[in-house]
Amino acid sequence: MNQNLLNELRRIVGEAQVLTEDVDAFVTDWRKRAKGKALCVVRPGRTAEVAAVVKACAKAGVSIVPQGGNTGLVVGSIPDETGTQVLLSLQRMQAVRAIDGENLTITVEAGCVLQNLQAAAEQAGFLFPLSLGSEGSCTIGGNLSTNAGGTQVVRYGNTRELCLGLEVVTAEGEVMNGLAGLRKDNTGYDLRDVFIGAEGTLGIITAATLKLFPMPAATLTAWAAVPSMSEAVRFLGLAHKHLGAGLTGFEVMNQFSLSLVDKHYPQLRVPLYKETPWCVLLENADSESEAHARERFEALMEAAMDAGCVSDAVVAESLAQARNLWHIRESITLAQAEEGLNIKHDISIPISSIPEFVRVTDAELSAHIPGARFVDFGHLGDGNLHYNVQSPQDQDFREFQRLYEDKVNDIVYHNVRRFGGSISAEHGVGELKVDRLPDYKDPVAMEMMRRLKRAFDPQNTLNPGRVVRA
Ligand code: FAD
Ligand code: 2HG
Ligand code: ZN
Repeated sequence: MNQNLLNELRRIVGEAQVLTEDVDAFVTDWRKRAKGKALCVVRPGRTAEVAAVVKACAKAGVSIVPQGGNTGLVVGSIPDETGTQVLLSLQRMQAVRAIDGENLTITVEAGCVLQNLQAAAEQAGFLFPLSLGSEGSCTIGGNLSTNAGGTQVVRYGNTRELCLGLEVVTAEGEVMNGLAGLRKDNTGYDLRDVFIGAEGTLGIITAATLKLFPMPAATLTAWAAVPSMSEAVRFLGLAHKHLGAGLTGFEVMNQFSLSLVDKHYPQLRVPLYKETPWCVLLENADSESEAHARERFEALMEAAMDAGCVSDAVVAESLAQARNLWHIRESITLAQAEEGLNIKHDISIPISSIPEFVRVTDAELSAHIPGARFVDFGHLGDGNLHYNVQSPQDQDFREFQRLYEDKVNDIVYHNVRRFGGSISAEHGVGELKVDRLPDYKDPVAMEMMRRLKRAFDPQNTLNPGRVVRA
């Protein structure tokens, strides 16, 4: 039976694009926390091939795990351990199909690497603002499927807000063409939004039409030492007031997260962090002149110092300096990986409650696990914190995980609920949180999600066991 399917897949995409050996990179998750086994990895080059692959798998009753750059952090893009699933990689579908400068849109295939998409937009004189630490390898199909956030959400929104239309292969292998780059279209249910953030459980995204923006005339970046999380929140309020729509990013990082960057990448020279519990990285991008923007930016920094929100600050004087500051911020995830696994939480809380959440949760966890270390950082401007818990010094992660993972998750998620937050702000649910989600999501919404899954994927062949259990 499986041999028949393999033969059929080879017929559809060509012998060379069906891999059964040397597939470790496809079946191991980015953090190396989990490893699966695939019947094969299939790499279609066109939408019609994706559709034919899905049809063949559906006929054989074999499930499919779609994969882009495999940078996801919730174990959603690798197959399970049975060796029966087909891993469908979109990696070869990278084409930029069209750029419409007047409509301010770009249409790309799902496997287009985010950095290449940004570059294509820039070459045409536009900005595609989605920006993540993984942009050198994540794909737009993966970004859409996880509704990725990143560091520009304050101004431009999540991936969902950047998308005007999708081309999707359904669970039955039909192609839904929704690529018209319309900003207004009220002709019934918004199917685009159903597929965005669905993590490959409802359909396979093969192409997307996305919004482009004018390039900002001036970009200013600053790194500030902040005495507490409460002051960071006050600083954010000042930034909104002084910069208005110019504020594009507002990131917060605790001392421990920066000490990991300093330890593993000393060449990056992390500024100010040794004397302060928190640092903030903020950016202003404007269409007005550099001189005017700088005046407002400096007024903000002065006001923040006067108000005691900021104790010291560095304003980047060149593009290279600004890039280095962002590079430090983006290196936290890699520095964590160097340090060893930890228990990740990607949560959102109303911004006003974040200081109290951190205070209470740090205290409860420290009482249960003496010496626990907190890698707290994230997109404060979006109310999104990466609240990651590292084992006490010298305790092996697997031992830490065995002893404490459930307890740590209980405490963190209990407090997330208490403060009205979400257990996944940007990375998604995947396999990692699939069994936790029903405890934290509104039960009616959860049941509607199950019904949606059954309606879109009645055979449960698309990424089963992720997001919702059918
Ligand atoms: P994959 O990991 O391959 O897949 C992710 C999910 O989408 C899986 O469920 C998969 O089945 C599904 N999928 C992939 N492609 C398709 C498709 N074409 N059709 C249907 N389903 C599909 N995330 C953020 O939100 N913000 C960040 O700031 C951020 N920073 C990161 C930094 C680093 C260093 C790393 C390693 C990760 C980071 N991430 C971040 C997480 C990750 O990069 C994002 O979730 C990204 O959107 C995943 O894209 P991908 O192409 O790698 O998708
Ligand atoms: C980021 O903001 C990513 O850098 C990764 O979302 C977060 O490593 C993490 O926990
Ligand atoms: Zn993030």
